Parts: sequence; C-alpha cells; structure tokens
Amino acid sequence: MKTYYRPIPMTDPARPRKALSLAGGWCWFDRVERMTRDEGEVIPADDAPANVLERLTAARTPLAGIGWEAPRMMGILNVTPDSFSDGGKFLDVEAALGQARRLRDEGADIIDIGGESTRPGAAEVAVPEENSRTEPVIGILANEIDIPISIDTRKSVVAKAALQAGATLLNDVAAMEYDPCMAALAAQSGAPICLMHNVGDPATMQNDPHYDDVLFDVYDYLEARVAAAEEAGIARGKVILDPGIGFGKTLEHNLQLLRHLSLFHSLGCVLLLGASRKRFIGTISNAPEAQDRMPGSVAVALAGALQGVQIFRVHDMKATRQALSLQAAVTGERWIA
Ligand code: HH2
Repeated sequence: MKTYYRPIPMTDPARPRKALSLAGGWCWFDRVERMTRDEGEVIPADDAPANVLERLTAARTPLAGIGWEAPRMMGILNVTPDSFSDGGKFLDVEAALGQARRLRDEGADIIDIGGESTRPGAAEVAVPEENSRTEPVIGILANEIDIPISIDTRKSVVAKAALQAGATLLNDVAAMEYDPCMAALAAQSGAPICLMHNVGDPATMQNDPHYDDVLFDVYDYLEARVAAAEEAGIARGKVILDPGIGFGKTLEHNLQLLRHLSLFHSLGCVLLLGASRKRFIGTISNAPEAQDRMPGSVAVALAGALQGVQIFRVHDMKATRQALSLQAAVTGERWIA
C-alpha cells in the first residue's frame, strides 16, 4: 500500500538542532506523519526515506523573479461580469487597471488576471470573448508595473496571447486537462504553471462531490499531473501546485485539505492556496455575502502560512499582508514584510 509522508510544520522559536527546514522556507520540522489510506503514525523526520526528505527540504526554485523564503501574495483581478466576489466590478479596462495598481500598492507580489469565472455553476466563455477581456489589460499593465502578472485561464490560446502581452506565469484551474495544448505552451515558453486540483466542470463540480479520501485522492491527482508536466518537458521546479479549495469539494473536504496542507510539500513544488472569500468561509461564519468574508479568509491564509504554503491568492490584499506580517513577527520569523 502506498505510503505518504506529511511533515509536521513548526514555527516555534525553540528549534531543535536536528530540525530540518521545510522547503527552504520559514517552517521547520523534526517529525513526519507516515500515512497510508488506512492508518498514520508520527515518526522522527530522520526515519523518512532520503528521497522524501530531499523533496521536503530543498529550497524551491525562484519563479518569475520571486524567491520563496517568505509567503507571497497573489492579488485577484477578475475581468469578468460574473465572478462570485468581484464580478462586474473590473470589466472596464480603466477599472481593471485601477484595481491592479491598488493591489500592487497594497503589497501584491503577483497579479492574477482572469477573464472567465470558474465559480460553481458558471457558464463557459468562448476564447475570443475571454481573450478580449484579459489581453488588453495585461498589455497595458505589463508595461507599467514591476511585479509579475499571471493569467488565470484553462485555454492555451488565451494563455499564449497573455504571455505575448507580458504575463509571465500560467494559472490553470484544470491542470492542463481542459486544453492539453497548455502543456506544450508551458514547455515551449518556459513560463511557470500552477496546476490545480479540480473535478469536472464549474457547471457541475459541486453536484455531490465524492472521494475515497479527499486528501490522498487530491495528492495522487497532483502527483500524476506533475508527472504529466515532466513528460511534456516542464521541469518540476516550474510547477506550482494547488489543492483547489472549493472546486468540487464539500465543507468537510475543504477542511480536511486545509488541515493537512503540509503533505503537498512532499511533491517538491511551490504551493498555492486560494481560499479567499470562498463559500465554506461563509458557511462556517454565517457570512452569506462574499464581501463579508475577509476575516475568515485571513484566518485561512494564516493557517496556510503556518504550514509553509508559499503563495496566497487573495482579494483582501492589505488585510492579509498585515496579518501575515504580524504572524511572522510574533513567531519570530526573519522575513517580516
Ligand atoms: N480560485 C478561483 C479562480 N482561480 N486559481 C487557483 N490557482 N486557485 C484557486 O483557488 C482559484 C483560482 C475562484 O475564485 P475567483 O477568481 O475569486 O472567482 P471566479 O472563479 O468566480 O472568477
């Protein structure tokens, strides 16, 4: 039976001499949870296989000029009429540019621009329409701001136009399965690519999602997608992985993933967490409106940072950055923003 190794991440200032650095970042670990689908036990980190420890400890390759010694913030810019939180607010080019500048001023390390909503039940957008939303904004922004732009799309034609307009990162919520040409584009362009776990299509993904075990099923899926990426000529170091919070997942599925995020470090890639304002936050905290979910979103980002997650995709830049800085300060981390 397959064995999984989850580092138990710590940020306590009393760091044992033999403790190992988690992904070259701000967390350390000296214990690992060795798990199968049936059982788990905590073992000393030294007892994990050498190749697992190598993956867990290696500093991640800088991507698009960004190093991973501190948590990084990806600001969300949806140039769509129907996104679940900010739909219609930034459809106009000037409004989109204004929001991008605001996110940058509030501390974004990356701006993620999307022209198709992937909220539950969303309808698909045709390529020309999606492209006409994203390309002009990216073209102007790339000449103006000095932080990387990522293109949030499942479609290689839209992604290619975005790269030509000046985007330098790819964010594919279908992990190159919706459009297989995405793999060749990432390989040929050399652009880093975020591969996210997802189930089916936005239109149907929340219809009774089901897993044998959500944690291991998502892990196995991402492991297989990294293998597919490598087969297509994309280096593991260019891949960012994301468990896909809210995509084909119930409240319990989301929580199970959030509690065990550190497992995904054993895939040896930079991790991204996108929980901002999502429905489960509203369900737990009785906040039916997306714009009322900032505090809960910040809480989830803090929990992710304590597990060594490197990128947080957020709407509330200022609040999340402040919270992460203060968490770093009180846990004695050295990177404080
Ligand atoms: N979530 C959304 C969109 N893109 N990309 C990654 N890598 N991870 C995510 O969790 C993720 C994502 C959905 O959120 P949002 O963009 O705010 O809404 P919508 O899809 O309605 O535009």
